[in-house]
Amino acid sequence: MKKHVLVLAMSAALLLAACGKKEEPVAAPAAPAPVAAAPAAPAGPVLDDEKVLNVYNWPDYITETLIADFEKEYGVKVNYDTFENNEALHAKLVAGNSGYDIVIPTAGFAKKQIDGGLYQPIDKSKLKNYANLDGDFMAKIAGVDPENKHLVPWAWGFTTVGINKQKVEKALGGMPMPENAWDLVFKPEYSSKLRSCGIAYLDSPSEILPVALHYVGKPAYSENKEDFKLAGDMLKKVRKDVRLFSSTMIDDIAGGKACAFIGWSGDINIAAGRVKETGGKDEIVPLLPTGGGLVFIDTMAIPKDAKHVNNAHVFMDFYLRAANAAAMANELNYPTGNKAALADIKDEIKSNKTTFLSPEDTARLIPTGGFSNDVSSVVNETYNAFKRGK
Ligand code: N2P
Repeated sequence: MKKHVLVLAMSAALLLAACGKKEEPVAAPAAPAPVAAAPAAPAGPVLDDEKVLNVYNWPDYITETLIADFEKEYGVKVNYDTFENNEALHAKLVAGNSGYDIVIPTAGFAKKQIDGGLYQPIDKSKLKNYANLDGDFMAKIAGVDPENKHLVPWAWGFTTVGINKQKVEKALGGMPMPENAWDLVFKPEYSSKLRSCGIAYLDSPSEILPVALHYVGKPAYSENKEDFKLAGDMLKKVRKDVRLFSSTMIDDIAGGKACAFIGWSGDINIAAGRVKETGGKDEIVPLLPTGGGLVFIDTMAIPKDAKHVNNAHVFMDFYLRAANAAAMANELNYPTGNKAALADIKDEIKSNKTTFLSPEDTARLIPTGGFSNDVSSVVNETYNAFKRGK
């Protein structure tokens, strides 16, 4: 349906443009013929006068040459910074004047930013590669961003439990693996054993609370303060077993500082590849818990006070090229919602069932969502109390 609306709107715009031409006076006074034809306007997208673009993204979330390729093609200097979680990005946006032209929020979290007017609408007429996007995927994002007005997909994945297989087996000492992998990091019976080889959690209330709430049988994005009490009590019992909190744990996992972790699917796969490349024997695997992993869909958005809005659109369109979106899966194990990119994704990546999930595993995922402003203080308080060990 939405697609149709978009197609209709585009046809209407084309029609209007055509009508506009017809309305020009037929017999305008003849202007003197130019001596030489004026040089044709250079083809290519409109850039801002200042050839700068300020991008704010998550760590380990961009392909190796994307920025350099963009700078070379368009002569735009990119300043690239990273943030560790949605909360940090949110604080920057709320404070205003962040200086960023493109930021990468998770769609569910971005809902309150959209509602609060923190982003400006995307001008889709400037994105000629927009048609590369998968309509069903865009329909999912439209659940938080009606008509896909503000968010353009970057990549998606899921927050899940990962393990270093050999280290976990050894630490469990003959105890069988649980049926629901979340038990490894949420149930003292297991976590007290894994403490010796290291448990790591992502450092973010909006990553940990939804999976904790889901684990205790409550809605992942509950609005009920009692549910947070339950999740907080569960977390409290395993706090002593958590060795580190981090959003950049690829090296920690690959380097053996942690054997069981709550991490992002692609990052866990990157760590697995790193161990193999360096001749390590340990197998690192993102598990697909029967209890479900938590989907995230990360998206590009333009803050309302961005200074380089044209450059931001040119960058978005550049990223929407099939080859650039495919590289995101090929290099970082994160699919993107770019349908045209599928043909360029390597078979070994496509066949990785923890990157391109089976329908059964997909059905088990906890859908993307977000906490409302009403519960944001209880979300943060529950998390901070847990982290401080209170
Ligand atoms: C990858 C970052 C994933 C972001 N390092 C999850 N929202």
